[in-house]
Amino acid sequence: MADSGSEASGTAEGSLAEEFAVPPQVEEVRGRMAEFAERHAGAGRRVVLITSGGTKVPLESRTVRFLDNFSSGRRGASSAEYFLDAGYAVIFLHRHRSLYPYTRLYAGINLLDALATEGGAEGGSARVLVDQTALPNITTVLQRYQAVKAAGLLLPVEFSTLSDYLHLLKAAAQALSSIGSKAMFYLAAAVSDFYIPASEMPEHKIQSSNGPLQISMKMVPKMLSPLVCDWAPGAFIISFKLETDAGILLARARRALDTYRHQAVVANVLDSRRGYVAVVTSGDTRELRLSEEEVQCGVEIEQRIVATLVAAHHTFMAQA
Ligand code: 9Z3
Repeated sequence: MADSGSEASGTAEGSLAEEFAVPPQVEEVRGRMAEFAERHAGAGRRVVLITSGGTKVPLESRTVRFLDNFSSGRRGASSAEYFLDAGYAVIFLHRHRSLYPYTRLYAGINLLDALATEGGAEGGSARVLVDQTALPNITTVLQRYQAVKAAGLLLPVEFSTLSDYLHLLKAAAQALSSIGSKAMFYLAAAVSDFYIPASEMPEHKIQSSNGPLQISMKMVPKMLSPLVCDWAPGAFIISFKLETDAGILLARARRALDTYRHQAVVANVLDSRRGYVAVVTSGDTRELRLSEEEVQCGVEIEQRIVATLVAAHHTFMAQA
């Protein structure tokens, strides 16, 4: 999320309404998220909204080209699993086709290579067999997925463009506002800082015959500000800070926390994000690091991030 600067929340909300197209399904999704949050909070569960994957910023209205933010969605998808293990209900606001809880474990596998047929000769119907060695731990993973599905603990919501993301984030915040401190926002999506307002966007494909392309993009309004102050003032809010220069990481994370006064910033560097993060709160910076051995054994840093934040959320709720 674009998070530096000091625009008033009113300005951010105003430009969201004026310059970003509202996705058609937003009202229906808001209703589903509100029903989900109330049902689970009523049953004594905490609810986390996870954002995951990168936003897409179109350069043309009839889009051929766009600017994308890097994120595989693995952080969000694996964190969703650990929050579910911790007893949370999860709204998973993710980029269309980015990694998804549980299926992410098989993302590198061609499903057809894990299947075989038996029978089916002479017009008989063939049976499909699963080669379990090609899908490691598939029985356990499938059982966990089915249990989550049967209990209705995971609500997936998709976005593609920056406009979709911003409007759906606002809708989610409004939907979760009734459950107060039981709601956590875990904003792991990689969100563009720049965009072209709808009014300045060319309708048709930009022509290369016009020569080299020069683009001027506006700064995306700082949505963390209205989220913390207006949309979900009682919630436990975590933003992520991504840098490529480790030397500025902690200072930038602390600056974000000082500016928005939310509960924590998870700071990470692109190249080392699988093995190191720092969880920065107002009183503390806790570094989480996996050893080489842990990485080899398949330990995931999201398990540590989620455990740290679940404990902090517990304390936050007790104080709320
Ligand atoms: C992150 O920093 C996430 O940890 C990653 C996860 C996107 C690096 P993957 O999806 O990667 O597992 O491949 N997300 C936040 C990125 C972001 O846009 N942060 C803004 C910034 O750094 C602030 S909210 O300015």
